[in-house]
Amino acid sequence: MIRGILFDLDGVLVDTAKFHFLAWQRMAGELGIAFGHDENEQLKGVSRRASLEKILAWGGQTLPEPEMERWMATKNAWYLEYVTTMTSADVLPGATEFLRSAREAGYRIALGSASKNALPILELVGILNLFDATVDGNDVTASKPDPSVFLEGARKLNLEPHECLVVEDAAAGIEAALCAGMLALGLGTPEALPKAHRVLPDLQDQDPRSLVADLEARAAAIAHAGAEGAAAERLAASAHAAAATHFPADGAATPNTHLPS
Ligand code: B16
Ligand code: MG
Repeated sequence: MIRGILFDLDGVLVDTAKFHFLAWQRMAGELGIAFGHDENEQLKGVSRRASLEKILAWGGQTLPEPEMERWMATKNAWYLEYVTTMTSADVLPGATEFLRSAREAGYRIALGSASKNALPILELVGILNLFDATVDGNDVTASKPDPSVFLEGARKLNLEPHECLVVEDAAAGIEAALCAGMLALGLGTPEALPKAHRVLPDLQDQDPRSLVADLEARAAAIAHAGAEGAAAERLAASAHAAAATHFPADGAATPNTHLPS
């Protein structure tokens, strides 16, 4: 039974992806590396260092550690410049209402973000007080799809992983949630998030209790189909083994006196 909901930050609660994009694009421009929306998509949920490493790899470049540090600091300074313009109006559609009604419905709420800037951003847009626990890029070093950020969130909420639902906008985040043994609600398109238990465009007009019930039913149906598939595979394997016993692969087939004629 789901008792806690873990929320990603960028792309789920606030649209900071556009600011990450502007800052990385500015850096890539200075390094002479092409950087567009397709590349930015691949950085969602990915830590700052891992993002820099990917951009450099796309440009066929490597940098010594002090230069890496310098670019990460510069990119973050640009990002913070853009982000400080945010207000409560920048919370994504339906997110604040969903957080409030999920709390009222008795779910424990945590943040599971790769961003080291997550807490000041939540404070800036006025929703930090709606969280029972927060885990961000300062608490865990491994990037999504590593499940650490969500496992730590469950631990802080005092819940087992199977009692948690993750809300994510990035494929790497959905992977992380599944890897943690949690239910995964994707925000975006089914094409971009094919592994999520369900995908919605946003959290607008969603009732947490009904949504959780629907996701639990989908997960149960997937588990049931998986169990049936495994049983069918076991049956096919034992039939194959029996046939191999009676008709050896070397072609010297012996009549099977045990099978009905
Ligand atoms: P920062 P999320 C992630 O946040 C972003 O999606 C990703 O684009 C960014 O590189 C990462 O945070 C690190 O952010 O530079 O602020 O530490 O989606 O996991 O909330
Ligand atoms: Mg995200």
